[in-house]
Amino acid sequence: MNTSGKVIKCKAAVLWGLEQPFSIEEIEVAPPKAHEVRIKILATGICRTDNNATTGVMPAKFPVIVGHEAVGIVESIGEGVTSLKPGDKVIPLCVPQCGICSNCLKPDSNYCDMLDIVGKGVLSDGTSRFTCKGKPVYHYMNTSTFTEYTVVRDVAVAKIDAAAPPEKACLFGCAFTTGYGAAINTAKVTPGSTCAVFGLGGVGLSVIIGCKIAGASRIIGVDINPRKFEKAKAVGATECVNPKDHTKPISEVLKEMTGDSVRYTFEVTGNLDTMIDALASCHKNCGMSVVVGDPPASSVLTFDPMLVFDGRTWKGCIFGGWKPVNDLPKLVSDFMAKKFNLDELVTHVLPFDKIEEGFNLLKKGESIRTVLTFQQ
Ligand code: COD
Ligand code: ZN
Repeated sequence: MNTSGKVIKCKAAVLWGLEQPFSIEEIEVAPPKAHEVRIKILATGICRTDNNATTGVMPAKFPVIVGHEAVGIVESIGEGVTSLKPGDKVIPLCVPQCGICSNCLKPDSNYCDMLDIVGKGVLSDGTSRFTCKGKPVYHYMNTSTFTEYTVVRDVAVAKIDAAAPPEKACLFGCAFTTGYGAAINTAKVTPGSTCAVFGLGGVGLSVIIGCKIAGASRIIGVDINPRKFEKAKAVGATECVNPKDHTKPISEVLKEMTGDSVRYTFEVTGNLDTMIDALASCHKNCGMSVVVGDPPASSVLTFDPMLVFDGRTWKGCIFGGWKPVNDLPKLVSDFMAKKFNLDELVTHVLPFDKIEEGFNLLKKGESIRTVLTFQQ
């Protein structure tokens, strides 16, 4: 049945308010307006950032459909869309690339002006394309993927290889791209170096994969949940440390373990204290620390400025520094060419309506990535 130009009724996981469970509802998805596309979602991963919207750590407007790590097929396109057509396999982008704003025009910036980091929850015309029970339901991070159909801006879509398997390729919508890019693009990890990765979730493990491919000779995983160590080692960590096993600060522990030679550290938990620990853990003069975890909204950090004055470099990155419309298709091609393996990252695959179970696995620290799949 041709659904182009028509409202589609489908299932979505709606969050009606903070700290509420996901409610599987029938929603209406309006056709895409100018420079928008409507996408049928095939698979979507569960990320900590989605959970952060349910708790208020990440800003969102309620009721909302969250989810930002997915693969789908373009169902229909709005007026003026030239870069995509129905049937294309795509990844919706939480970091768009409009290609014309001053940031997109800079070769070394991926902070597109269209990025919705403050959680406005609407598309370019100031309205939402979702309704449920007669009420508007808001978008999240330009993507909203916990639904059978979503509508996104055309500049927030990367077209990928039609043969890419959705249950793995969805990880390019967040975890892999963010973590791998933090190592390769932001830190530019050098061969033979020592790295420490704080936080061994889907994003942290992707940092490890990046460090390994860059040729790091020692990669230390740091996590307060030792159940994460086996997977970290499977993707390339040479050893793992639990800060809770030590009375000394973790920076001292790492210094002793390495003879003060940790060159790169990565904060991949989103905790403020860990950001300082990671900074203090890299070499005081030639070390670099990269903040990958998004901090709680409106938080403020106090730190000893000597940590930076001594010579350390403190950097951040969004979406691994990639220019997503250009770079994601190439990353997916590298995956298809077996440059890296994402098998270890996907620990659970569940049908979409088991979303609550997927979030419980994340909260209990039992999963790396749970991928939700949709009935075709
Ligand atoms: N010390 C060590 N480890 C810790 C600590 C701590 N104090 N607290 C938590 N951890 C561990 C947890 O045990 C867990 O294993 C890990 O940290 C976090 O893993 P997950 O699975 O909860 O989270 P992920 O991998 O999904 O990571 C998400 C981030 C927390 C990194 C989140 O901030 C994020 O998604 N950042 C990406 C931001 C980004 O660039 N997004 C795209 C554009 S907006
Ligand atoms: Zn994410």
